[in-house]
Amino acid sequence: MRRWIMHVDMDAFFASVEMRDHPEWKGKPVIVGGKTKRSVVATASYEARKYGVHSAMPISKAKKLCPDGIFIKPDMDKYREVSEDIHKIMYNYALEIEPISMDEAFMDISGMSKQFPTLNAIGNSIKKEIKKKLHLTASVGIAPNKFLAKIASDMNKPDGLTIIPYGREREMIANLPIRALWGVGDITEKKLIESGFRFISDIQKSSLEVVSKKLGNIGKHLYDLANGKDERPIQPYRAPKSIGDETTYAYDLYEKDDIDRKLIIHSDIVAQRLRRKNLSAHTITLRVRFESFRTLSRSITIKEGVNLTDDVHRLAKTLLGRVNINEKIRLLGVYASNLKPAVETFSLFDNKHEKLQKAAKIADEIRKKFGNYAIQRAIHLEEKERELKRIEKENLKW
Ligand code: TTP
Ligand code: MG
Repeated sequence: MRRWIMHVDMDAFFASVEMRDHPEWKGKPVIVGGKTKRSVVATASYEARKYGVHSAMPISKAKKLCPDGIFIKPDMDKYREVSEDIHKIMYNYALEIEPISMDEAFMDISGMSKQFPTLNAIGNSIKKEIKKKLHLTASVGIAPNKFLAKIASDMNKPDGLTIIPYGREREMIANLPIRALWGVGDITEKKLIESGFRFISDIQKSSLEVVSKKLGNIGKHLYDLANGKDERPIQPYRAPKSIGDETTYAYDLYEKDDIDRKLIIHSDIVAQRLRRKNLSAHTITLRVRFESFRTLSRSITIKEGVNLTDDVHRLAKTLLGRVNINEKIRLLGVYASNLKPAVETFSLFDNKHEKLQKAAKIADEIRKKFGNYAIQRAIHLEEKERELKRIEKENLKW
């Protein structure tokens, strides 16, 4: 039996979800990103890309290129939910899936020939199902391996379906720049170009010996990829290794109270996510990046798993106490790892803890029923108001 891998990647994911939910934005340039001076574009609709707007571009530049664009803030909770819906659909096409980000995943579809007469049929079927159930378009690549499937899904974006058949692997990728090879970043790219390798075809025409001599260890890997070979199996989804929340702030933090408020918010978000996945954490990590970009993290491991805001916050605060703060803070993040399935631990002696657990459970239920903003700690609102006031003061408003 031949191995066939399918790669599905949603088109302009965040922007498409927003356009779906705001039909009045259809056909318009929609740009999703942060709203402060330092923010960058997360993604842009294909209409906005015509203006030259792309991911990771500063919002300020995007505004200049596309002044009439619709600029919106990302709603990560919503995208995460849509992502889960996409994964559910994917399981109709493979026993195991390997998500590699919120909007893309690999599937091994080798055993699906009974259900679908052709590769085209399976590709079209998943696209149709995504469109019908979620009103979104996806681009699909089908090929003998993961590397080629990912290349294929990108070949006819948006709404594309591309198949790289056995026998045409080398030919179909020959014209791509070497940057398309997995593992080629800025440094390797420079090295390759200096050695006369600009396109994948340049490596194909060379030999393993020559490529290995020039590039060392990574040579064999790149040579194989360039020749369309990639044996890596699908690595099915496993429970998350860590759950975290971090922010690069629009201004650098220095007031103690301000830092602590941010810490509560990060802890609360992490705790909510832990409970949503029915997990508790045995390790909490605090990450701090200073004005000078000096970055450090501190971790603490505890015997009893935690998933309540107050517990996560208490630990994060302890960790903060271990950091020598002698300059302003640019980024704060709280992470939970060492995750285990949550068990309710009602202690007879700790009445307060039991009450907190009950309160969290009720709040979680309300959020599940009425949406994430139905009930939140007051501090979220207070912080939003403070932020609005700050923006007004700095006249950063749009
Ligand atoms: P991508 O699949 O890279 O991009 P996309 O889906 O927006 O567009 P395409 O049609 O080219 O696939 O990323 C998926 C989502 O991840 C994207 O909608 C927004 C988010 N993202 C960021 O937040 N920052 C980034 O730098 C990139 C590349 C993506
Ligand atoms: Mg995408």
